[in-house]
Amino acid sequence: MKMFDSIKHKLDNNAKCIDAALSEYFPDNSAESLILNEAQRYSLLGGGKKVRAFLVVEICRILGGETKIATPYACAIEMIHASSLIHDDMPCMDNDDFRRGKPSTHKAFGESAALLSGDSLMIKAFTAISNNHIQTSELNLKAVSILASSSGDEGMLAGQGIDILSQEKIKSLDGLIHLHNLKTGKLISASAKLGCIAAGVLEDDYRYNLAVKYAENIGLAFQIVDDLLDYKEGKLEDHSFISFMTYEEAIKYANNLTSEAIESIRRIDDGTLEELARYLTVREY
Ligand code: GRG
Repeated sequence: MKMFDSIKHKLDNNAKCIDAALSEYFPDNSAESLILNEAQRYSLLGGGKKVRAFLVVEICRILGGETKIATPYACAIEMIHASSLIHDDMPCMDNDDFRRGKPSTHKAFGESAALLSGDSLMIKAFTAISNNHIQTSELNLKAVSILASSSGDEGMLAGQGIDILSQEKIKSLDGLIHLHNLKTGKLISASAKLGCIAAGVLEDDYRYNLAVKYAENIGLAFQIVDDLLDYKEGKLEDHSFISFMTYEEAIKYANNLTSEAIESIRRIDDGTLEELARYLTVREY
């Protein structure tokens, strides 16, 4: 079997299961606003690696939890992620015409529909968690709080704010790392936390901390690889690791973070998360 075939297969399977579960939150023919419904489905389904959802489900599984309890949390994090991509692509932000190999949402549906579908997905994420009736209300509330803080102005939105709104360019590597820990890392570590909560493993458990450490390290490595992929495609972003190190140094840095991630998770992993971490550094999209 070729290297990474197994993890690719697991990711593909996960994406199919998550798409099927996501689809149930947006039934085709019962929408109040057809365009809003279509724009949400367009942005959410049938594209993307669904890595964040995979982390939720797999971390829950290796901790002995049930997939069906983790699935609504996994869907919620993908809704927030999709909502951030829709808004990020809009002309007032990164202004990208393509996403996941097809026209970005505002190109396909117009700016108003893009804005509203992003808003709506963001809100639906919290509905999905609150309605997870096979989990206790207490743990659902914890999950809501984790997702809110990691995506709001202490998390992803703060990172986007620093990236887009600051008057000056980031001047140091530490500043860049801080930006990306917020913008990309917080949602990835939230995936690990939600996986733990789904399995009933809480903050005071050493396994929670190992899972979070793992996610923080792969989160930063993920962003470095994202910058390297952009660089290879000739896209020069304002705030990129390539501004602070050479291409080769960036690869080395991502590999070191990956090794640290694997070291953290070793005690609870069955090999899947190690393979995922290694695969993410060599991914091509
Ligand atoms: C909606 C709460 C909310 C906030 C919006 C626009 C914005 C604020 C934040 C932007 C965040 C952003 C776009 C970060 C980049 C993250 C990143 C590396 C995206 C690519 O993720 P992949 O590779 O994409 O997992 P796929 O397509 O596989 O899902």
